[in-house]
Amino acid sequence: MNSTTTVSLDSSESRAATQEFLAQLRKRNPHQPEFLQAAEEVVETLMPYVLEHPELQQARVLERLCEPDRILSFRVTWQDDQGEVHINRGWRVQFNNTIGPYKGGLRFHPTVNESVLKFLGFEQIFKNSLTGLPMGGAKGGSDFDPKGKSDNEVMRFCQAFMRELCRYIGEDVDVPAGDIGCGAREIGYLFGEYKRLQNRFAGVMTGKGVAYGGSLIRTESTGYGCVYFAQNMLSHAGDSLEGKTVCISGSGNVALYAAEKAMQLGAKVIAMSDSGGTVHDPDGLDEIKLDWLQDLKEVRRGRIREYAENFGCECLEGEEPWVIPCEVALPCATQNELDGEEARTLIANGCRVVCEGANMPSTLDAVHVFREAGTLFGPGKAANAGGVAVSGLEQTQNSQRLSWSREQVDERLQTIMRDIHAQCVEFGSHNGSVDYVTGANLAGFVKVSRGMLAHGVG
Ligand code: NDP
Ligand code: 2IT
Repeated sequence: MNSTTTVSLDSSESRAATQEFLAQLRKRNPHQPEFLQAAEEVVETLMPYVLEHPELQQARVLERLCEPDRILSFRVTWQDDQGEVHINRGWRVQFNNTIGPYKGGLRFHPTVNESVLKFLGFEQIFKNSLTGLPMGGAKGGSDFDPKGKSDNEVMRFCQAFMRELCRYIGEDVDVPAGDIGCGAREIGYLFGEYKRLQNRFAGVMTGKGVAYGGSLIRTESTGYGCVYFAQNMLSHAGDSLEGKTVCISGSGNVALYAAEKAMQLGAKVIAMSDSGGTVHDPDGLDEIKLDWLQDLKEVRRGRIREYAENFGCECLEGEEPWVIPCEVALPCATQNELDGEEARTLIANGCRVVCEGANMPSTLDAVHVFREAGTLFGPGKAANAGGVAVSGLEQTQNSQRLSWSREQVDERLQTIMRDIHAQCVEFGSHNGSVDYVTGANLAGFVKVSRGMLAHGVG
C-alpha cells in the first residue's frame, strides 16, 4: 500500500460511499453525537483510500474500526466527608488493540457519557498509531466531578473506581492515564489502589509521579508537543513562532505547558481561559505570571478570574478567547469549544495557525472553515499526540526499570512530533499544500489497517 490515492476526496463515488457508510453508523449509534462527529471526519478523509483497496472493503476494516472491541461499564459507589453515599458511573472503552495494548486516558467530568468516551477512544486509535509506538486505542472515565471535592473525597472515589477497573487493565493489556479532571493527584490514588488490590508494582498506568515510576516531561508533554507541532507547521511554511501573538483556551495541564513552551520559543501569550471565562493580558504572560498561574491551577485549584484580579487585566466572564485578535490559536480545553462562527472571527482577525491541544475542540463546521481558508490547521490526533507519546516512553522506562533524563525524554518527544508532522506531509500533500486532517487520519489508518488484515477476521 502506498500513500497516494487516485480517487479524489470530492469524487461523487467517494461522497456517495461516505454518505452510505455514515447513514449506517447513525442508525447503529443514534444518540451519540460526539462519536458520530469524530467518525464523520475520519470516514470522509479515508474513503478514497478504502475505495482503492478492495482487500480493506472485503475485510470490512472501516466498519470494524468504528465498533469498539468492548465497552465496560460499572457502578462507582463512594462516601463523602459527611458519610453520605454517592453513586457514579464508570466506563472503559477498549476500542482497538491491533498495534499494541489498549492505551488512553481517564476523564472525570460531569459531561462524560458513552458517546464522549467513544469519540475519544476512536480518535486515540489513530493518534497512538501516529506516534510510532506500539499502543492501541482506548478511553475511560466517569461522570464524577472532582471540582469542589476534598482530597479525601477524591481519594475515596478513585479507590472505588479502581476496585472495578483493576479487573480489566494490565501493563500488557490496557494502560490508562489522565485526561480532564484526572491529573497527578488522581493518578496517584488510582495507582496506589491498584498496587494494594493486586499486590503488584507494575507499569499499569502512566502519568505517575516521578517518585514512583513516572517519566520526566510527562506533565509537560501534551502542551510542549502541541507547540512543537505548530512550530513544525510554521517552519514547513517558511515561518516561525517568534514574536507571534497566541490565544490559548483552558488553563489545565495541556494549556499551561503549551503557554510555557510558546513563551520559550519567543511567542507572546495574551489570553487563557477556564469554564468561567477568559483573561486578556495584552502585555503577554511572563515567567512570573505563568508561575503564579501554574500555582493557582495546579496547587490552589482556583479560578482564572483571580489572574485578572491579581495582575490588573481584563476578564471576559463567560467568554471564550476566540474574539481576541491573535496570529496563533491553541484550543486546549475541551471538545466543540470553537465553532464555525468563531473560526471565521479568528481568520478575519488575522489568525493563520490553529493547533489543537485538546481532542476535537473544533466543530466540523470550524474545521471546514479553516481548511477552506488555508489556515495551518493541526488536528488534535497529530498535534496533541505528544502526551500519549511520552506515556509510551514511560511504559518503556518501566519495562527497562530505568528513568531517563529530562533532556533524553524531551529530545525523543521533539523527534516524535517532527515525525508525525512528516507523516502528515507525506499522506496529506495535495496540489502543493498540506491537508493535515487527511494526512493524520490516513497515516494513522494505514498502519492499523495493515495489522488488522494481518491478524485475520475476528
Ligand atoms: P485539565 O482538567 O487539566 O484542564 C481542562 C481545562 O479545560 C480547564 O481549564 C477547564 O476549565 C477547561 N474545560 C474543561 N471542560 C470544559 C468545558 N466543558 N467548557 C469550558 N472549559 C472546559 O485537562 P487537560 O488539560 O488534561 O485536558 C484538556 C484537553 O486536552 C482535553 O480535550 C483532553 O482530552 C486533551 N488532551 C489531554 C492530554 C493529557 O495528557 N492530559 C493528552 C491529549 C489531549 P475548568 O477548570 O473551569 O473546568
Ligand atoms: O487524549 C490523550 O491522548 C490523553 N489523554 C493521554 C493518554 C495517555 O495514555 O497518555
